[in-house]
Amino acid sequence: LNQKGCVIWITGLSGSGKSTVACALSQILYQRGKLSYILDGDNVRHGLNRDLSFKAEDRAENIRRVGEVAKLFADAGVICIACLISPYRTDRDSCRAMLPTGDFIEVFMDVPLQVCEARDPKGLYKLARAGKIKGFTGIDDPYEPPTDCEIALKCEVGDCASPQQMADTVVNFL
Ligand code: GGZ
Repeated sequence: LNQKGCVIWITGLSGSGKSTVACALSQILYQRGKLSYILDGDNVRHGLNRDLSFKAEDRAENIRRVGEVAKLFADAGVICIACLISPYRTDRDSCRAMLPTGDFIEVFMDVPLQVCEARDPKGLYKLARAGKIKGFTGIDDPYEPPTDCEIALKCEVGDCASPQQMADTVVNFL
């Protein structure tokens, strides 16, 4: 395997495009002969983390476990792309601390809540606004944006780069 492993940690609100960018990124890496693997919060919560809820301590445990698994992938030489809301700075920093300096690349999907809510691909914001989901990130649960991330993919109302462009930005950083 002609590559060095690392963890690309994509954080941001639900609907901010984490999974979409992860997919685009993985495809570009594949075309360049690089092996990557996506750990998606939404998927991992159906298996490894099926016992966890969305309260703060369970989110912390969700992130800790994914961080540990991501580290294993990186140790094996794989570019591991983790996409989780990971709303708390301290939880993200703990994952960063598991890896050698430079091997944890934090990518912030800097997308306004308004944009995420307008997309609402699964109708979850609508349910959260109606009070049918409690503790939804961005509505009645906090999101702490990164202060020192490696890459911020900024998107404004009416002006978002394509997932492909965003993935290119990450590849250029690598
Ligand atoms: C946030 C929630 C919630 C609550 C269900 N808050 O956009 P999605 O739907 O497909 O992905 C979201 C996913 C979040 O899981 P994570 O493991 O990434 O979250 S965390 O890092 O905070 O542990 C969303 C859905 O689960 N979802 N309830 N209350 N997102």
